[in-house]
Amino acid sequence: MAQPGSGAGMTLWLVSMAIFIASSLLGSLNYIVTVINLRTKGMSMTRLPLTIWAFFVTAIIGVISFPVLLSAALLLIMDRSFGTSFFLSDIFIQGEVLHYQGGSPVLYEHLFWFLGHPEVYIVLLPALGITSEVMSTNARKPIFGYRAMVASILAIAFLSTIVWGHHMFISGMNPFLGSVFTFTTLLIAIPSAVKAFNYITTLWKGNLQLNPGMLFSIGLVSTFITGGLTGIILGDSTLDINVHDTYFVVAHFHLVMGISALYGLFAGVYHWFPKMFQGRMMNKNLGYVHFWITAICAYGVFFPMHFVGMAGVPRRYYQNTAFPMFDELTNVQILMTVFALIAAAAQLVFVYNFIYSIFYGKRGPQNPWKSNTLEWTTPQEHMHGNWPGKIPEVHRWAYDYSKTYENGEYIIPGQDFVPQNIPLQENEEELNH
Ligand SMILES: [Cu+2]
Repeated sequence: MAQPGSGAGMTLWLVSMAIFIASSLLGSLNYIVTVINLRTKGMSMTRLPLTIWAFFVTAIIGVISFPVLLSAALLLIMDRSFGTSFFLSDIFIQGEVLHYQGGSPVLYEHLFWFLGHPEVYIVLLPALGITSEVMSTNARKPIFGYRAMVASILAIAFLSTIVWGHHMFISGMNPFLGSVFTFTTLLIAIPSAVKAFNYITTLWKGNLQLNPGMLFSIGLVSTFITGGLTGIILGDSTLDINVHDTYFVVAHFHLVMGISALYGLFAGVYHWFPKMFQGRMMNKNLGYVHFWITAICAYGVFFPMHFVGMAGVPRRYYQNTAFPMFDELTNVQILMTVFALIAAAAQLVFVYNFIYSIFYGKRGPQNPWKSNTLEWTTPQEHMHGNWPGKIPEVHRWAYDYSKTYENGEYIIPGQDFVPQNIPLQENEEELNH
């Protein structure tokens, strides 16, 4: 035991994980049951906004993967405190009963990473869904490839459960198994590329409204691509072995999953802030300052970090003074630190804007982004049941932006969007492709 009391700390950590997992499972079940059972009339699964699709599939991933970590935590508690030996790969050697203590960390790692990989999609998928919504609304164009977006979310969810071994290429796992995990991991590039392509084609020739929510959505696509490309390197066992446990890995996952997820979160906050706080809007200019400083600094931190990693600097070391060969990289690391500090300061701008706008933000119109989704048909003042009177019925998907008749007229004259609760007009063809 490293420190007095650290053993008890481990046990407490495991117990807290078990409690945390039980509560997230219940939360996930709630999302799944709500989406399946409580959609309003007309809201078929093919008319569901992509944000809700993403939340739905995220909840399914949680229900599939979290129980495995729950069992890992429970088995480990039993091994540590109750004398069992679940993590011993051998109980007898040559007829001798082995001492029950200790165990194979690789067995635990398998259970840990069976959750651990899907978990990155639990973090990222909601951000991808939010981006679809914010991007389509602010490009004033239907999302490109709605069904392909849904299919790729489902494909990512399925593949996420059969790739966990790519975290274990040098753990002592059988190298043949590594090649199998390389294959399944590289398959994820396909649905990811479909999504990135669809975001870009949604922007193509759009009437782009570059508000802070939109900028963060575009930022997400940027970091999703730049961070995702290095995933192809790390997902391949022969390449991963060279950079394993270096800063290259840190740069990869912070871009593709950390920064992307944060951008999606920010896009969602700027977009739905007026919905949360009775129509009050966040300050746009402070939003621009927040976005540009964050975007420049995020690349300022993580772009050079790839090279530091390729030079061999290991992660998880609090100092490298014992390795003089890394001395020449000190300047790069100082540069990354400066960028990180500026990025952190930019988040204070966001926090200020958020809190100030709750109380003093300008009140905007009921539907400030001219969006099609139902939440913008509710009154700005919150009320029980959300709508006065009947809950609206849905007649179309959420992406009828700039939709015209054959003669080039907008469906609703003078308005480039058609909310989901507006019935199909005569001679109007329903879109959801
Ligand atoms: Cu992974």
